[in-house]
Amino acid sequence: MITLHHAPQSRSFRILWFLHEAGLEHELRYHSFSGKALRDPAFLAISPAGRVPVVEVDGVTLFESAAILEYLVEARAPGLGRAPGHEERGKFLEWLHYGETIAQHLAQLTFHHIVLRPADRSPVVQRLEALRLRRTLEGIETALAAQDCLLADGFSAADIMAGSSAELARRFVPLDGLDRVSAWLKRLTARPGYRAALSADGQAELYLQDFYGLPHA
Ligand SMILES: N[C@@H](CCC(=O)N[C@@H](CS)C(=O)NCC(=O)O)C(=O)O
Repeated sequence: MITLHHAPQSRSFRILWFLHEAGLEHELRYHSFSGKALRDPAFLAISPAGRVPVVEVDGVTLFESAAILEYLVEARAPGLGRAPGHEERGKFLEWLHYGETIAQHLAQLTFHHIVLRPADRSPVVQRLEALRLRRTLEGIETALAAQDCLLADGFSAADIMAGSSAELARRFVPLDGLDRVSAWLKRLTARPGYRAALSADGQAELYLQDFYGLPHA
């Protein structure tokens, strides 16, 4: 049995989606960003920075979503990865970890649009981070020029990792001019595994608007 510590609309969705794609039995422990649950000593003992996701699997606990996906691919779902020796191994790791490049800008934008009080927000940071987030999506647009997934050989955990963050990115960045990214997200979010994970994601408490626009200059 795999236990996933999860918070709705967060990076732990990557693992939730993966578990559904791989058909792996699991149980969910839901956490909330409000309150002090993620700072509880019992939670800090398994996640030193007080972050989700965390998984308990094979008698160990693991944090860091990309590491968790690499571990679970190798241990339970090799078809969703590219093993050492595969010609796409390097590209698999590259795109898998690219999800965090997207997510760092999402985190900044989430802080400045949602978490901070209006008086503490920086319009400069909001504008720059929206541009930097868009740049990460342009990188995916280029990669999809000749293929439907991030890897030419087809769907993988790299699409899950980067796709989860790209789907959230559309709350801050319009996708106009990013036609291949739009079509890729449409394909990804139509997958039964994604739909099942979304149903299990839990009550939204972070992103309550579809789109968070830039402040007026
Ligand atoms: N690099 C880590 C980042 C984990 C992370 O920052 N998770 C956020 C949710 S998206 C979190 O738990 N934040 C709680 C907090 O900052 O207190 C990963 O990919 O797992």
